[in-house]
Amino acid sequence: METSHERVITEKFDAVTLIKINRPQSLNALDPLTLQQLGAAITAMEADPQTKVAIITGAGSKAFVAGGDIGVMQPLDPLGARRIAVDVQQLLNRIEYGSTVFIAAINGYALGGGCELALACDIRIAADNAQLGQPEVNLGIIPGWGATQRLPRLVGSSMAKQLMLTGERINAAQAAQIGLVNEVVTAAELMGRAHELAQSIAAKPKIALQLIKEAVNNGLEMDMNRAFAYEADLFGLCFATADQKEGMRAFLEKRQPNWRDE
Ligand code: DAK
Repeated sequence: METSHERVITEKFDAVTLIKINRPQSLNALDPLTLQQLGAAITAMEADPQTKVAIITGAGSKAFVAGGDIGVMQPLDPLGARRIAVDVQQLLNRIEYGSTVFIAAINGYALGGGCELALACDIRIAADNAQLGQPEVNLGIIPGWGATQRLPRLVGSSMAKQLMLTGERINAAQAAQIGLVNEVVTAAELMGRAHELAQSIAAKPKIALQLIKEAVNNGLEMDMNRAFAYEADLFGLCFATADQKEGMRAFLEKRQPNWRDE
């Protein structure tokens, strides 16, 4: 079933929800209405207990998202800019820290806020025509939707600084080389590969997926000793689930598990 929110289109494929930013005439630049609809789409998806994985992509063949809308940004005063930065940071944190697994299917330009949207996702795959970058410096600003923090954690501070200080775009192959995207496929293969990956993850037990995200995301903010203790706690928590019992029983009985997501 396809639900059109006008600037954000969602489509459900069993446990996978496709979220498409739909403003191709502006290369899917994120204006307030699009951001609001993206938030609403995520809220609706999270209310659906069936969904385990979301794919985010951009409409059209040119862009994933070419950034925050520069026309909207230009007249902002400092407090208005700060408010938008905080609002969007919170939206992107819902992607990173929420229980759904997010895959960014980068189908063209992922620049500025578009690259930051992809950075908040758990997995990034790119079409071979994709171009990624943080060109904010060319506008006299710094990234404000998370790149100064997420990008160095993903690709290292030196490479992150180079991207943000030069504002230069890199292609999909270069992005894969520095670990900014997980894999590169042809543009024709992109959505097929995104769905294949999404379905393979959606076939796993939901609570284990959530706890893996939580362990990685929260553990990265801790020192190693606390992080190991945290991992042990979450590992222990798995043994409160029906799926731990089923998964191990199925292995020992040499059959496929029937996950209940509980
Ligand atoms: N904003 C608004 N419109 C955009 C846009 C953007 N980011 N990117 C493209 N468009 C529009 C173009 O203006 C054009 O509109 P029309 O002239 O047709 O009306 C249409 O999309 C097609 O774009 P082009 O004609 O430019 O297409 P080309 O193929 O020639 O070039 C391009 C494609 C991606 C190289 C080029 O469009 C480009 O350089 N776009 C801007 C890329 C960019 O600098 N992105 C980063 C923006 S900065 C914050 C608020 C926001 C943010 C952070 C914090 N706070 C309030 C704190 C986020 C910042 C950014 O993302």
